[in-house]
Amino acid sequence: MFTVVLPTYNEADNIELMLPALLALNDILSHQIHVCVVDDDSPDGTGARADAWCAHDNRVQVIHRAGKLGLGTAYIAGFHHALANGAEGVLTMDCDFSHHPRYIPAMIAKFAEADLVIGSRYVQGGGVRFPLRRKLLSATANSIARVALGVKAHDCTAGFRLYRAAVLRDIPLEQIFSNGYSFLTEMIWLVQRAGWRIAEVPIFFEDRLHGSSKISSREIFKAIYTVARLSARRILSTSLFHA
Ligand SMILES: Nc1nc2c(ncn2[C@@H]2O[C@H](COP(=O)(O)OP(=O)(O)O)[C@@H](O)[C@H]2O)c(=O)[nH]1
Ligand SMILES: [Mg+2]
Repeated sequence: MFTVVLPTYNEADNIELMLPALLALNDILSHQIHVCVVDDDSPDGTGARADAWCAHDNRVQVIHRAGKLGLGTAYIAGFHHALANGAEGVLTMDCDFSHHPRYIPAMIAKFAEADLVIGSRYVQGGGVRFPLRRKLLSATANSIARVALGVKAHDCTAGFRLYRAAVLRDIPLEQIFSNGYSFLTEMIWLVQRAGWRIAEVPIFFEDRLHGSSKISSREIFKAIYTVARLSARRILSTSLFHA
């Protein structure tokens, strides 16, 4: 069984389309797909809409949190739920169709040879349709993280991922410092350092279908801080190792 962890904040229009699209994968995949929505008391009522799905389909679960507590901690809440329910693999994705469910079968196929599969914009066959400002932000963040942290994956800020359950049990999730978007970079760095196999599957990333992005300048500053902090840790551990 695979669980899709779906963090939501004001995705009312998207969730009505995303849940049926994910559940429909059950007709074409040999694995069961469950969904765990992690909603932070969205003012637009996303949580209530997810509850309505949960009431008539036991493959949908909803975690309600008291307020906007950040993307990173939303993933962690979903991971614990998925592991407790015996998921073999845990997917994460945005609830806005920039991560399209049509790529999930290819990600699951790749799972046979990797412990973390990334739906990647920056490998051959992948791409982005984004306003120029976001395109530059994403490409720059990726290049900096790759160079400063030595992350080998081409798309290390992508939130479209499939983790083996054993990886999530191995990584000390509670010690991850980043609570927002930079959680993604910190997580891939920890997974690579722990020696797990990481693979990428090309995806074409479209701008979101409904609603607006929740990324803020504060999240961007926090991401820069995360990369600086992790690269200091990397340099320190390398020099201690060679001492
Ligand atoms: N639960 C929860 N979800 C969030 C939070 N911030 C963003 N999200 C959700 O996480 C996903 C990624 O956010 P999005 O705004 O699409 O970021 P972008 O793709 O970088 O523009 C979306 O499904 C959001 O609704 C948060 O603080 N809490
Ligand atoms: Mg998005």
